[in-house]
Formats: sequence, structure tokens, C-alpha cells
Amino acid sequence: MCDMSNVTRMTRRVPALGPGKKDDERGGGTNTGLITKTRPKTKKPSLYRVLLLNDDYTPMEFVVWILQRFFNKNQDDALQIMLHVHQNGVGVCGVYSYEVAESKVTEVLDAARQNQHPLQCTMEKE
Ligand code: TYC
Repeated sequence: MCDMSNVTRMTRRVPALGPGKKDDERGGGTNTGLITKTRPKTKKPSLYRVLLLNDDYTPMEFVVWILQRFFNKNQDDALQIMLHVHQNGVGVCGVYSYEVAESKVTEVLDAARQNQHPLQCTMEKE
């Protein structure tokens, strides 16, 4: 069975067949005078901000490394974001789909735990 719940149905009238034209010459086969098109409904995925939280113990160099390793930041951007978090308490590392954001949070928390740093990372809907 075909699931049509995710399509928008568009129906338009077409001119009746002219003299001498047979319906099956158009490839249709049924002489209804209707063409029905379907198009996929494109739903934009919700986006999520991945946030780093400040603390008093995680070394600055470790946070910069996290930003480079998991958020593909260059040295300068990583340093800026780390300093922003250090000064403001929280900062955005990147914006992703739910699944990717969740995976980034897990990677950061795992890396922090492995290195015995209390660094916290979370996500929020944009
Ligand atoms: N505040 C930390 C320090 O002074 C540095 C730091 C920055 C920690 C950003 C966490 O998300 C953070 N060593």
C-alpha cells in the first residue's frame, strides 16, 4: 500500500482531447481530462543549539581542543568561543539537527569524563 500522508495532491483540469487525438496517445489511458501530480511535502528539520557551560576547573586549553575536535572550529574561533563561555557562563558551539546535536553533547561529555574535567554541555531548541 502507498502511504500518501506526506504528499500534497495537486489536480488541474486539462483541455479535452482535440479531434483525431486518442487518449492513449498521451500515455494516460483513461479519458478523464484530469492530471494529478503529487509532490513531497518538505518539512524543515528543527535545529538545536549545542551549548558549553562555564566552570571553574576545566582548563581553557581543553575547552579549545573540544571546540576544534568536535565542532570543527579553527584555533582563533575556538579561543573566542571559549573566552565567551568563560566570561558569560554559556556559549553556542554549533547548531545541528536533533540527532547530530545529541551526538555532539555525548561526545563532549564522554571526552570531559575521560579526562576528569567537570565540563558540561547541553542542547536547546533554536
Ligand atoms: N573557566 C575555566 C577556567 O578558568 C575555563 C572554561 C571555559 C571552562 C569554558 C569551561 O566551558 C568552559 N579554567
